[in-house]
Amino acid sequence: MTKQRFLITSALPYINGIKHLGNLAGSMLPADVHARFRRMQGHEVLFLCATDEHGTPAELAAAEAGKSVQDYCLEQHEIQKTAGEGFHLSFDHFGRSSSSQNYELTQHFAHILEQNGFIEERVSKQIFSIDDNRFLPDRYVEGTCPKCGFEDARGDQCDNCGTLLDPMDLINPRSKISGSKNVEVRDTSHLFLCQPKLEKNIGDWVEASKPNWPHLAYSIAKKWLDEGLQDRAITRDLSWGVPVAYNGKARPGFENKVFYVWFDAPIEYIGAAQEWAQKTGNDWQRWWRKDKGADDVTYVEFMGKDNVAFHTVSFPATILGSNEPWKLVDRLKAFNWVTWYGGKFSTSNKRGIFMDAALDLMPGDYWRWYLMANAPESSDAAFTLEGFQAAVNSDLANVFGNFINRITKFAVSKFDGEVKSGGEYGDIEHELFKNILEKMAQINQCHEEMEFRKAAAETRAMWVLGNEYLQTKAPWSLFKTDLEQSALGVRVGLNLCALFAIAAIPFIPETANKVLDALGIPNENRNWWDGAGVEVFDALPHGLKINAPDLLFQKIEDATVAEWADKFGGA
Ligand code: B3M
Ligand code: ZN
Repeated sequence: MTKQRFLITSALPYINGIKHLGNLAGSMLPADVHARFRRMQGHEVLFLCATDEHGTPAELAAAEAGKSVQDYCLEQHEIQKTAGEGFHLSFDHFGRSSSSQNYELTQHFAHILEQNGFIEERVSKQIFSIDDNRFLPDRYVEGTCPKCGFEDARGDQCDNCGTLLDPMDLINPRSKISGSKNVEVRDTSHLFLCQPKLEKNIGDWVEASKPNWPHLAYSIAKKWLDEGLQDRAITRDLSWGVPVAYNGKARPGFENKVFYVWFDAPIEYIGAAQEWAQKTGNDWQRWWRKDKGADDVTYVEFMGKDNVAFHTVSFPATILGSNEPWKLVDRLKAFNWVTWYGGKFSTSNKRGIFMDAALDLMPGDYWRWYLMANAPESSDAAFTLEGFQAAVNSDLANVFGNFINRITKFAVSKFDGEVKSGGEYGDIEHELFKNILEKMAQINQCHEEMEFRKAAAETRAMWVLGNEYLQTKAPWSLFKTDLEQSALGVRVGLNLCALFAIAAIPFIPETANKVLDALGIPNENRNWWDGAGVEVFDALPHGLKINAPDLLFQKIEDATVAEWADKFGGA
């Protein structure tokens, strides 16, 4: 297979607090599964993510924590980084949108967009709080929703009816900071990105991208384009964020303003590459600049469906409007929601499990498997503790773990762990090899097409074929009657262990590598099987001595599920 290059990014998790399992399943985790798959194929991969640190969520959360926003973001970034490591998220770099690289890039793009005539300065009306002596953008103002009368609607959206709002729409607006209603409307200048001027470029690019995008992503982009793009304010009256400046000089009148979080956040995908280059001495431009070698890169983005419009319209507007040869996304995978028993995850209502709590209960692989086998691809998917228990006890403990444990233990006890030569394959082996090779091709296809549920289901189905082979071959019974065939059954079984563990790496990397370590397979041989044939069933060198790994997966008892249901909310 010719070596390709893949740039893979996951939507940036907001800085305000540890993410729940739904956030993980809807972007970072599938991105990691895909990055591992592409690396195992031998392709060159750059896998990036970062914390999204600006905007009102960060400021409000820092205030609630009684910390400066800088200290809060630094602390939260480390917490999220550590949690990601517990889930074996193999980023080449997990950056920060508050990096100096992102500041410089954001200011560069704003400067060049204005030079190209796509940014205009305009006066707009905003809510000003006299008691707090500051403007109240987005989530800093609350009030009654004009649509449904909900009294705690936020300035940017009503959580009750979902309507996107402008703070000016709210009835009886009040400050989120002090609760004061002593507010008035004042003029304030902001920069506007004139998206309608880019409508044709974006529309042509979206159409050209259609074959490589899932329908969900294409339809959301089309909807935004068909509704007609609007000029969008890309600055805010906030103090925390990328300053509206260029070459260190603040724009006159914008000394107390910053860029809007959604303007700078996607630019951090490039910023993270620069941070990675600074950390490792690599060249970031060959990944992002088509004039510097990025032309042969396939750029794949992972995100939740609510982020699709920003990634298929707003961010491309920034890139296309710069008239500079930056990479644009080639393939895009958008996910629906993971719900908690059909409802929302919620810290305050103690509904759902968040990444740190999950790792206190079970190792990362357990969650990885269930979240991907139950991935919210074509529709929302409910996380249930019962479903998690079933997936762990059946797929992981019985089908995968039990297969590995019993054949390696038998090999150690009866053949001193040695891969024995000899014996002729019979019909049972030829049937097995045919079926396994078919499965391998299907699994490969599912990963190529980023169909995660199906890839997990086909991987499990391949593991089942191994169990059926052992059940029928029964090398333990043959041991008494036909030693040669017993040794052959064990040799085939051990080769299946290697193959099954290789197939498992994208989903459950820690456990899969434990198995491959026990089989003595060097890291450089832990590659994907592109186009392999029957040689995979006799890949382990004859005479190799293997070990039997310890128990691979603990089953989850009903009593444990009941305890968790109590703690995290159950059915
Ligand atoms: N921070 C995630 C969200 O909307 C948002 C993604 C940014 S990707 C550039 O929850
Ligand atoms: Zn409403």
